[in-house]
Amino acid sequence: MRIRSFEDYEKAYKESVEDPESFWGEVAQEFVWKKPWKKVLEWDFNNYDVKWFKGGKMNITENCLDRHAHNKPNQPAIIWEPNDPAEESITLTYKVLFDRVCSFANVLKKNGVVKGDIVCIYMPMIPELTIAVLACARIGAIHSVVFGGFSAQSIADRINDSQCKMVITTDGAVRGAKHVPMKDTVDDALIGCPSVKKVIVATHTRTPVSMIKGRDAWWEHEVKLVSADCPAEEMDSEDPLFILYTSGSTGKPKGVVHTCGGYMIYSTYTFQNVFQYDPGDVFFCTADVGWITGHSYIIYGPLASGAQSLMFEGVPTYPDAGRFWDIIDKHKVNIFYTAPTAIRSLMGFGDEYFKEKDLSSLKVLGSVGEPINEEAWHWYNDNIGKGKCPIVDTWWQTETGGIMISPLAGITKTKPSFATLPLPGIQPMLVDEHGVEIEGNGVNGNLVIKFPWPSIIRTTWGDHERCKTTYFSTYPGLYFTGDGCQRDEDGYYKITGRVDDVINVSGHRIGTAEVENALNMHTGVVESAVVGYPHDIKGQGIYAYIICEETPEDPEMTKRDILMTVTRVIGPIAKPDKILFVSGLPKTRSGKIMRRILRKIAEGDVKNLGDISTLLDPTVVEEIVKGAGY
Ligand code: 6R9
Repeated sequence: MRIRSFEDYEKAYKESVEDPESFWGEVAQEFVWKKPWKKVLEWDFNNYDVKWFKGGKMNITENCLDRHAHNKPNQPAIIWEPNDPAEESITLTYKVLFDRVCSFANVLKKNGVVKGDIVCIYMPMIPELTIAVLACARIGAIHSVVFGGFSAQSIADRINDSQCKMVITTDGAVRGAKHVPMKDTVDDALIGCPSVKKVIVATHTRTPVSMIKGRDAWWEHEVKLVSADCPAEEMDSEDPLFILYTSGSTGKPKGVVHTCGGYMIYSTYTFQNVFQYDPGDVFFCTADVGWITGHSYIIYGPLASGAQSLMFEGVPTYPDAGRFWDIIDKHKVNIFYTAPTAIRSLMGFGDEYFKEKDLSSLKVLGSVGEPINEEAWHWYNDNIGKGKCPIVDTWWQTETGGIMISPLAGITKTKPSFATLPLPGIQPMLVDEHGVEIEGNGVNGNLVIKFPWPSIIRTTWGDHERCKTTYFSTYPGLYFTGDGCQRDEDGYYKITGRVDDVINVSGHRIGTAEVENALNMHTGVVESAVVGYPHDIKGQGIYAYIICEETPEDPEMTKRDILMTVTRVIGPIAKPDKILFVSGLPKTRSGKIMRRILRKIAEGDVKNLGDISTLLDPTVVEEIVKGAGY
């Protein structure tokens, strides 16, 4: 499965397109199966249904743990770096991780979790998070990790959507100098979640928390009561492995479902080939496990490869803006994978934070989550990679499960801000708004994928129709990514950003409708419209136009109150960067908000508002432009 040269890549790509079943069938041979599959692929993009490795039986944890715990028990699996650099880092070897996962899997069983149950995990970036995830997979429970920055309301929505039976959390968390109450937030969430019968609380900050008799139990206490022997549940290749909620263009986040076999194969295949991981390398992905990047490239891809995966609890600017570089120096990191927003923010702090650090262990740099602008690319390349580390700009999505378009480190010639070429098995296509293919090079269009890959989304939890309409109905027979894309003269792909109502803030997807719902919950708010605008550090910022019942007496205070409401309803990541109170919104005669105009104003491009004559009331535009300060 390993690609070593550009010739290998071309050969693999060709095979994967000409005969996908034998291509992926061969890759899948390198994994541990309990029973072989009967058919590699069955698919239908019109009435959406995909099955990879039908009839195959396996357990992803046997691939991530058992075989490595047996072959190289003392090799580090997880290297954990705490928030506070004065604290000791922790290394879990494959043997230790294996034992701890099996014990905790028994804790889950003892507390009534059975195969097919859904377990919500709301935890900071500590080893117990990885253990909890793998323990679920061990017994066939479906994990639903909720990012530790989400509010109680967001947790409750996600728990209720999938009827989680258990929540795993910690007493508290630390992020930089901030203490975050985790259990308290879970307690608030659970007021409205009757499906949850048990809460397991890992001790971390030892902040006082309430523990409800019969419902809440301490992790440390529970593991003492069980053995470390837990055979892996036999899973069908197409049984769900996890649900991960992500924002779309409608109000409610959707639960993206990935299944066991295909996801395992694709996350591992891409991990090894994109980053060119060699045994012994230390791999540091800075994402949170609450996002897909953490699922695929902190936990599953690296561990199935027997790699050393570094997990960092803290933030890039604590205790100072040199923290990432300190970690690279301290743990001799070979491969570093982060987001453009982090690069742009660290660029701003000046050279002294990386100048004295020894970054010579680095071989490969990665980028993910949003387009990387050329300035950030060059800064990363020159200062961190010292001009000798290939940068892999990896384009993919929660729904794709693994990296789709990306250079292979040191193999594919890179070009700043280009994700370059599709990986083997990925058949991208550009279409115009009518779904007509745009052929040739030097073109722009909407990015679709015309053939399934092993870790393609299987469904949206509890609502398969929604999956069909979101991804397979805009252009019938094709998977629609929601992204705009350029294919240049060399056939290289450059992702230009979302073409739907999704804003990418610091690499986090936020639906405009979700933010609007939260804004509209604030007392006195009549209506709101949210758009993205270019932001120096975050990539995109959130600009909110708000109509209030009455003109706020103290607009600054009202804005602060509104931000608090958004924090409560969604979480701090969805807080608008700018709020403008307006008396009306530009609407068409049929009542649709003309976001195009609001976007232009937010961008400051007020000279090119385009045709506004079709608006119900064109004068509101004038007022908004003035209000925005032009
Ligand atoms: C992995 C992840 C997906 C959206 C995606 C696109 C944007 C991700 C990118 C990129 C340009 C890259 N995106 N990687 N845009 N270049 N290398 O981020 O998943 O959170 O679901 O976001 O992020 O717009 O559609 P997710």
